Amino acid sequence: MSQEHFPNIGKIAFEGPKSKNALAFRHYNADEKVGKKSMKEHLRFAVAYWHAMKNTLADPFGAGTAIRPWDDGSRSVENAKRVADACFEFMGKLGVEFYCFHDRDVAPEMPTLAESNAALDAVADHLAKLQKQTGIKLLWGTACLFAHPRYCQGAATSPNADVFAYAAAQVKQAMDVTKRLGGTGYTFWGGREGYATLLNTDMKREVEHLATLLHMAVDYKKKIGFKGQFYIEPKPREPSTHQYDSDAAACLNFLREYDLLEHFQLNIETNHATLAGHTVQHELAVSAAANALGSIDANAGDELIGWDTDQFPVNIYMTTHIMVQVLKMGGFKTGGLNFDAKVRRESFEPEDLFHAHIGGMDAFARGLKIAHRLLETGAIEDFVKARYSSFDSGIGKKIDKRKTSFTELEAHVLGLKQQPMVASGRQEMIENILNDFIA
Ligand code: XLS
Ligand code: NI
Ligand code: NI
Repeated sequence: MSQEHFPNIGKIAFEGPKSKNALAFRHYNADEKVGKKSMKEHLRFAVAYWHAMKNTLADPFGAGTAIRPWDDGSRSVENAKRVADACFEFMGKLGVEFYCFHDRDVAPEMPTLAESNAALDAVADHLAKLQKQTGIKLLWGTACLFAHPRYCQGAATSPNADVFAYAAAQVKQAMDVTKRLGGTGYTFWGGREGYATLLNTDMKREVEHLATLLHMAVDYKKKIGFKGQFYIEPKPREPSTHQYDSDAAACLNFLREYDLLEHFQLNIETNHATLAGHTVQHELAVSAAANALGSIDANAGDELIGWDTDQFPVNIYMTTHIMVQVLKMGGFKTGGLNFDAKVRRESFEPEDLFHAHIGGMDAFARGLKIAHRLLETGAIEDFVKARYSSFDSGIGKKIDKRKTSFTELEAHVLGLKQQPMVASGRQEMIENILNDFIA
């Protein structure tokens, strides 16, 4: 790292809740233990290369505003390497130990696949060097199968077979690079794997093609000996009108239907959950129940805007709910909290990247501590357990074990001395308990 790209900012330190320094952590204290693990082991933060480094902050109504002195916008390997230097300096100063990228974030798209592959290989050499120097690791890699005009009608679900082949070739190279960089995972997000109108779409054929591409990815993974975890990232729409991976339940059904479930876990993103009409905790709970919660794209949406605004997560209730789910499944194995989030168009200075990530990291540190205390005291868990206790013995246990029948249940009810009455759900009491922990 020759030149300093954030010369006015030093290493971000933990200064505690009373600090008035905007460029310090108030809650995230990397090595502090929460239960058996340190905060950094629990949280496994990652920087999303596409947002932190390559997002110009353009929106549908105006040009980009981002000031990024290290990026001259040229499609050269030299520029890509300088952006990588800036990214690693940023992560080092922030104390984030992982990053995630698309092939086309780290290296430019060139006129031919061969040239694009060569550029990616050259940048990957540089990334390998930076990883070695800093100890920063790749959480997951992916291929950008949605930006280039060739993918305007889908990649694996394109009606054009050559486009499908191009997508497969790009995934192949992105997997090779991810493996080479020791990535602990590889993500499939298909922003254009869906349709704009059913009138021109053979949905069944398209979904089958998507499964075919994923099966080939599984085969290729075996072939090259890539040990990372595959993730599917659900999202209901945007840019497509309907995306086939619309939510966690739809993804799980798709994976089961096409015999892919054992090879994939889910990467759940908050803003995608809300676009699907769910809470993020719902999506996490659905994935965890299927033993398929792998990783999280940590961001937040804005109810008033209603699209994928990819904001930084600062809501302590939300980070608490997320960390409750993560702790309940025993923590991340290969995954982590990837800040798939961008600063607002109004926050165009390099320094804003720090404020944004510091805020997200502090919000998750608080969520982690609150979730840990909540689970440790059993305040809510014990209530939930008691709520279902009629299934722990007697006829309830028989139902649980599928050891009964309609006939026996009818006889059971006929023998009851009074009408059954369920206990209060106590929603308001539970909400108050949660508030006590957040305070
Ligand atoms: C877009 C997605 C994307 C994936 C990676 O909405 O969140 O950023 O995480 O392709
Ligand atoms: Ni994402
Ligand atoms: Ni997203």
